[in-house]
Amino acid sequence: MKLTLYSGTRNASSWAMRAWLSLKETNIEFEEIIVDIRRPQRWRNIAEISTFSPASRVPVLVVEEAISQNNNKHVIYDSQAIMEFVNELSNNQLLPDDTFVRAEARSMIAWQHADMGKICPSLSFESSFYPDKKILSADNVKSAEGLYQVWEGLLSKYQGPYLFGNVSLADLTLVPSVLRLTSHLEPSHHFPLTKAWAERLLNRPHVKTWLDEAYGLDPIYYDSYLH
Ligand SMILES: N[C@@H](CCC(=O)N[C@@H](CS)C(=O)NCC(=O)O)C(=O)O
Repeated sequence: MKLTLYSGTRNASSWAMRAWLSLKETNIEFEEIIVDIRRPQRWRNIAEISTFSPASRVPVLVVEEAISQNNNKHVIYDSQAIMEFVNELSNNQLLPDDTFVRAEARSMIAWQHADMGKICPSLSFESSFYPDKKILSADNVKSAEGLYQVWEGLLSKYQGPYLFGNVSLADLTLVPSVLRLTSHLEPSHHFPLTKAWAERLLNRPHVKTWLDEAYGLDPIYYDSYLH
């Protein structure tokens, strides 16, 4: 079986980071093609993706099964679907064993996928890498602390070291959000478990590899950041 991941620019593609992390964390071999989604080349590159993916976005995982089989090529064109597929390939390493806990973990994943809180859309992934950060509005602080509270509760309930015990897709899918939130607002002493978890998560070797490459690129600025 051959896997090819069409991923994205390191400091711009939070969805590609999630899919890439799941493959790396399970030691599954894959070839990576980084699609440059910075403007203006973004439009041309994304148009090429549309030739084989109906969603016309990254990430896309192309899976080629053994040549002898019919219909041997599969295109998985959503980060959450890729993460679930990778979890199955790895004998379910990345979701909790317990049915009930797994359902809770999947809720967190779905929440992140569906647009977690109000803060993530208003704080781009790109802004995580700006050397100078803006001061968050009172509304943004409230939303960020609301999430810190939720994570604090889970870390207390399942006793860590990750949200649902062992590291899972729930933690991996949250990496980009944890980065943009904590880089703008360090969790206060009210959230000691969240602070330690965020540090643990952002220091996982594969997370660091992606982030080191992202910090090495020129930041991508948007006018909307300061308004
Ligand atoms: N729901 C999709 C979202 C993917 C997505 O929005 N990808 C962005 C990059 S992070 C993209 O390809 N954007 C291209 C465009 O908007 O033209 C997923 O989870 O895979």
